[in-house]
Parts: sequence; C-alpha cells; structure tokens
Amino acid sequence: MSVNTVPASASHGNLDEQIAQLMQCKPLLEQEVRMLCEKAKEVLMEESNVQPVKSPVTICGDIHGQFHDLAELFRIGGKCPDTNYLFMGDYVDRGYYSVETVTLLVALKVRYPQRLTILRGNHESRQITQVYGFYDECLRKYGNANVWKIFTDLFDYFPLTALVESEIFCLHGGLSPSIETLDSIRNFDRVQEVPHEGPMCDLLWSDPDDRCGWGISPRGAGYTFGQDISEQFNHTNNLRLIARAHQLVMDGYNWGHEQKVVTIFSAPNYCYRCGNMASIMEVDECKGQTFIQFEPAPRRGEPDVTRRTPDYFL
Ligand SMILES: [Mn+2]
Repeated sequence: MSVNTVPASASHGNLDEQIAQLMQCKPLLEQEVRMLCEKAKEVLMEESNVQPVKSPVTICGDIHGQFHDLAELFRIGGKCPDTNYLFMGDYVDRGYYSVETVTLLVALKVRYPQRLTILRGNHESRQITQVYGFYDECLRKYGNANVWKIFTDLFDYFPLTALVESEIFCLHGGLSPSIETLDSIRNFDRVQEVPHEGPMCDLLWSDPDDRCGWGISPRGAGYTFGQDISEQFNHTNNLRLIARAHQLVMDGYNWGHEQKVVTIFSAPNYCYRCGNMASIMEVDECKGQTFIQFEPAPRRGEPDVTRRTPDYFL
C-alpha cells in the first residue's frame, strides 16, 4: 500500500502530536528525530541562500537552548502558524534545552514550511556544538551522539540569509568583504560545515562596528564592518535595513549605523545570568516595524549556574 492512500487530514496527525509533546519540553525518540530531519532536509534543500519572505513576519534573534524563553516568545509574539516567524540562528548551545528547542523549531518548519524560516547561525556547526553544550546534551539525553550527528548534518541545509519584502536583509552575523551583491550569495554551495574563513563564514560571524571600513574581528572569525560598508551594501542591493542577531544587547535590540543595521537578541537573561531583556521585531503588512521586549519565563528548577562565565563573543 502506498503512503499516498493516507488521507491528507491524517497525514499531520503524528507530527501535530510530536509538536504538542515538544511544547511541553519533552524530547522525541531518536528514531522520531531521524524521520523528522529527513523530512526537514527535503524542505530546506529547496530554499535559497537568500530565502524570500513576505510580511507580516516576526523576526527573532539568538535562542541558545533557552526553551522556556522560546515558549514565552511564542506566548508574546503569537503561536506558529498564527504568526509567521523568521529565526536568525543560534538555536543550540549555552542553555539546557538545545535538544527540545531545535527539535521544536525543525518540527514547526516541517509542519508549516511557508510560515517559518530558520536561518543558520554560527552555532549550527559540528565544531562549535562540541565545545558549547549541544553535543554533551545529546549524549546526556540519548546516551549516544546519533541525534547530534543527525541535527548537525541537517544544519548544512539551513538557509544562510533571508530577504523580507525585497528590503530587509536578515542573517545571523553580518557582511563580508568578499560579497557585494545578494546574487553572489545566491550562487554559493552552502551544504557544508561552516568554513573557518571566506564569505559563508563571514555571514555567520561578522559584527557591525563604530569604526569605518573592515576590521579584524575579536572573535577570530568574520570581520567587523562600519557604517560606510552597510550604506554601500544597502545602496547596491536596494535594501532598507540589515537585521541580524549574534550579539548580546541589553535591551534585546539595538540600532546601529544610523538605522541601516539592527541587532535582535531573543534570549532573555542570556546564560541564565546576563540580566538582559530579549526582543522580537514585528514587520507588519505595510512593512512598518515594532519591537516587543520580553523578560525570562519563570524558571523551572534549573541547576544553579551562577559560577558559569558567559562568553560575550559567542
Ligand atoms: Mn552567534
């Protein structure tokens, strides 16, 4: 019997049940993760390196495994698919619920592919996740590294950037001295581990800076770029704004380069100790934007982490 004989109304039943389970912060079985990621790969591989997105859409920054704060984000911003979302990467590492966080977002992507866009962050990488928590969390929750392998293989398919209504360019990190046009981004082969250098690396690692021109990044990857660079890039590509994540900002959002660049950070009280607000940016039908700030969800018996030192550069 072909799977095509399953009625359409029943085809999402299991996935809806899995989403309901994940919303309660309960991970899926390894075999369920494997099947989910196979479907997600089919969806993501069809997307562009510069994935077009329509308004209205709510744009979000780093989540970093803070599952209960992601639930708070959906409570404040509206549930998917009632609200369209664009997430700009860094779903895993740092927080204690990277597995539940990334599984939920991937499940929502498979269930509502047109309603949700999930870009790649610099933490969606085999190398970084082995250092900052996701690998260890997978071992702890599944007893082996299979789920880590499945997700990090899937990360290679995540789009690198998105373009909202042809005027807001969204990405995790920032610009690259090797990239002048959006077309040059459309042309590279993204299905690979995040390289240590080069244009794909820069998109996921760079940061805006007060100094003009290109600068050496203190992160050891990507570049810093000044207002002159942002203005030129926006002019060349007919853009109004660059929206990006990647940096902790205490109000949850921060304008730069005379409103040519905005940083959005959606992990409140980052690493459970930074004391920052989080925010999301709603872009309405008329392309106007509104920031919504939010505080941490009530904590649920997490271990004491006050001795951990956050790394503000990741
Ligand atoms: Mn980052």
